Amino acid sequence: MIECTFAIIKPNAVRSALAGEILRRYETARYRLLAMKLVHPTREKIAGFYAEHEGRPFFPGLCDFMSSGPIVVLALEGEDAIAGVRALNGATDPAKASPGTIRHAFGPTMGSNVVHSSDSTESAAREISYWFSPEELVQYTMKSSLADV
Ligand code: IDP
Ligand code: MG
Repeated sequence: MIECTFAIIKPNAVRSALAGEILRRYETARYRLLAMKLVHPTREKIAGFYAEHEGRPFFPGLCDFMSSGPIVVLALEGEDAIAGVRALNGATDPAKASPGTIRHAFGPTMGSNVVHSSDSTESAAREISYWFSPEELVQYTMKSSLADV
């Protein structure tokens, strides 16, 4: 099924100039970019985004980390995009992530893994609308090569 999902390239990855490499992996897997922007979120914006984790011991640190610098927020579309992008990202704990996944490649720790993506259709819809207005979701057709443009 064609799905939309939401992903974040976290601030440590942006600071380490890994945004392009991570985006390349999503593009190579043929997920289509629906929307993308670089933002330095407030702590409040992040706390609202991660509201499901409020009260967990790691929540304050997660909010500090995620608001510590600019992040790239992405909406992506493709066949089984929700599970597919999570598979590209790998397990939450980079130490347990499979070889070939983004979290395995770049670590560094559970609390500061380099990417986020939605875990269900409901969270994807909520997360996309939390970061993007409807006009920011851009419709266009993908081509298989530059020569087809
Ligand atoms: P996910 O990002 O794989 O969906 P979630 O359980 O939704 O994982 O947690 C959101 C984020 O919170 C994780 O990506 C991770 O950075 C952080 N996190 C989750 N569990 C822990 C933990 O036990 N210790 C430290 N950080 C955690
Ligand atoms: Mg999650």
